[in-house]
Amino acid sequence: MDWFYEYYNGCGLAIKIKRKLYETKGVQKVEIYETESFRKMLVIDGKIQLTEFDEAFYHEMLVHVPMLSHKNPKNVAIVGGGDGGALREVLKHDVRRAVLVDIDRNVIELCRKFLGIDRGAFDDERAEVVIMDGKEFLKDCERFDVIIVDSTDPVGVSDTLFDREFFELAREKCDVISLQSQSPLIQKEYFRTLLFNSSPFERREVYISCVPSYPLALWSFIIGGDYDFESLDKRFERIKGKTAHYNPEVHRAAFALPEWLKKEVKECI
Ligand code: AG3
Repeated sequence: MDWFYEYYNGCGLAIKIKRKLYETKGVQKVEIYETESFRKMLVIDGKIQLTEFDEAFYHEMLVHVPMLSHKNPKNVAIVGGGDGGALREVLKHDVRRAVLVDIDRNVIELCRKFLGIDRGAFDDERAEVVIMDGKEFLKDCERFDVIIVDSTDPVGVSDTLFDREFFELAREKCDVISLQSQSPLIQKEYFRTLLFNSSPFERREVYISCVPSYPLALWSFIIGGDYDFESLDKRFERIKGKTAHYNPEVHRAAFALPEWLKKEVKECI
């Protein structure tokens, strides 16, 4: 048996592999593994994107925090997220339409075939898939209630989703946005860049979750726009019983930041 390693800055994570299920190289290098203790795992360009063991800790926080901070989200766009995990969570809500925009068709096809964490979401009649760069899509799309950005690290194809122009376009096209904003511990440059560049969303906040398979496990997200946490408990009724990780207490707690992180955020906002 082999190990898969992802190295960060002088440290890393080792995951024991049972077997490789698939590997291909197109727009990005996509690998899918069966691991010993994290079940199946998706790796893109050498970086762990999800494991079945902890993907809910990430996808539920990325999706339900903005969805329940909006009065009545009906039209939702997901930028990235070709594995279908975020789409699956969006469709737990009473939405009319969920558009997933991913630049890499391979990710969608291979994840449907070898991973299946979408649990049928791609077959839902409310779901629509567009294969295209997320920023290009925003230039010419309708307005959405919520936009969710589920990107890879900003190296290679997803760096267009991290610049100011992307957020300027997004601000015109939604009430509420959420995005994954990398490790605030060991990817500080990425984290700071996102905080700065998301300034078209004048009102924005950082929240955190623990995702053990990501660099150093502490993961950050940003919510921006016209969000409110007023009736969280009531709004939670919309999806109660359908989540494995999210609940309103976890939602509120995710915004409680330690002093060092508050300081980082203050320097950028
Ligand atoms: N994308 C954000 C995870 C990035 C992890 N980075 C890393 N391992 N260096 C997750 C996509 C899942 N839908």
